[in-house]
Amino acid sequence: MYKSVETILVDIPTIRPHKLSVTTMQTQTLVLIKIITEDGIVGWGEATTIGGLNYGEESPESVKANIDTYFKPLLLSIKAPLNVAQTLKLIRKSINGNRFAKCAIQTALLEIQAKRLNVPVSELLGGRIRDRLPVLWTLASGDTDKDIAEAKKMIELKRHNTFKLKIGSNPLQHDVDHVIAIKKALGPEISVRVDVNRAWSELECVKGIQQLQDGGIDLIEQPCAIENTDALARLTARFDVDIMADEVLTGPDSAYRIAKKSGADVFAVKVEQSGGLIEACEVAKIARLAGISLYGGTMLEGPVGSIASAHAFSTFETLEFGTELFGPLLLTQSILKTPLQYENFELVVPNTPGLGIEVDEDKLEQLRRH
Ligand code: MUC
Ligand code: MG
Repeated sequence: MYKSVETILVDIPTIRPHKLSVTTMQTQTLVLIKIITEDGIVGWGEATTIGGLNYGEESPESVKANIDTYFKPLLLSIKAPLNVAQTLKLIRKSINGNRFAKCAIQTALLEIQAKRLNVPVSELLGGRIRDRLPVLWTLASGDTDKDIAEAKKMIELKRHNTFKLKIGSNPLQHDVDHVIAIKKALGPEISVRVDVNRAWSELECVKGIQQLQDGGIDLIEQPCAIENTDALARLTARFDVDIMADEVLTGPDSAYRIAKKSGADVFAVKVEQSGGLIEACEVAKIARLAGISLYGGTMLEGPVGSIASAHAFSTFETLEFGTELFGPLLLTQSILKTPLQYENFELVVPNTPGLGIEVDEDKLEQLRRH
C-alpha cells in the first residue's frame, strides 16, 4: 500500500521578526510529510507549529520523532487496502494525542485519494462553497509606526485590508495604546483585531477589552488562559465586541464543550489544532449548530498546510471573519514551483487534483535540515 513515509524539517527565515506574547519568531520550521504509495502516488502534509514548544504541545522535532518511530511503521505495515477513514481509525486506535502529526498524515492521505479520484481535496470534504478566501495580515513587528506603514503598504498592494495585532507581551496599557493608535491611523473602514495569545488575567481582560471595544476593535482572540474556559464565557457574555476562542479549541470535543456553555462568539478553526481537515470541518459544524461564527486560523504553516487549510475552509457554510492563511507570505523562501495565488485581498483555492500545488523538491533538498 505505502512505499515510504518521510518527515522533512525545513528552517526558513521570516521576512521580519514576528512578535507574539509567547515568543518572537525569526525563523519558521516547516514540518513536511511526504507519503508515496506503492503505485507511485505522492501525498503531502504539514505539521508546522510556532516557536518550538512555545505555542503548542508538539515541536517540529517531536513530530518528526513520533512520525518516524510510530506512524511510519504503522502505515508501512498496512497490507490490505484500507480507505482513508479506515486508515485514520487504525491510527487513532494505535496512537494517542499528536494532533499536529495526525493532521499532516491525514492531509497526505486525503491528497493521495483526491489525486486517485482526480478531484481537489475540497471535494472529499463535501465540496467547496467558495473558490477564494479573504486573508488578513498580522502586524507583529512590535513597533507602532512600523506596523502602520506595513498595513498601509498591504492595503495599497491589495494584499490585505484586515489586520490582526499580536499583543500581550508588553504591559497592558502600552499594548492597548499601540492598538488604538493603529486603528486611528487606518480609519473606520479597516477592520482591526487583536490576538492576546492567552497573556491576560481575567481582570486584565476586563480592563483591556473595554478600552479596545470603545476604540472600535472588531474581535478579541484568546485573551485569557487555555484552562480558564469559564472566564472566556464570562467575557463573551459581558462584552458586545466579539470574543474568539483559539488555543482553547483542540478539536471537536473541546468545540462541543465550549459551544455548550456559550463560551465564545467566534471559533478560530485550525486544521492542526483540530487534529485534521475532517475534524476541522466537524468543529465548524458544531459552531454552526451553536450559532457561533467562524474564522479560518493558521499555525503559520507554509504553503502545504495553508492550502490544506484552504481546502477545508472552502467547504464551510459560513466564514464570517475570513481567514489568516498568510503563513507562506511571512517566509523569505518559497518551496513551491508556482507560489500560492494571493490577489485582491484573497487566496485562490486551487481546483486541480489533490491539494493543487507542486512542491519544488530541489529547493527542499537545499533548504532541509540534515
Ligand atoms: C495564533 O495564535 O493565532 C496566527 C497568526 C499569527 O500571527 O500567529 C498565529 C497564531
Ligand atoms: Mg491566535
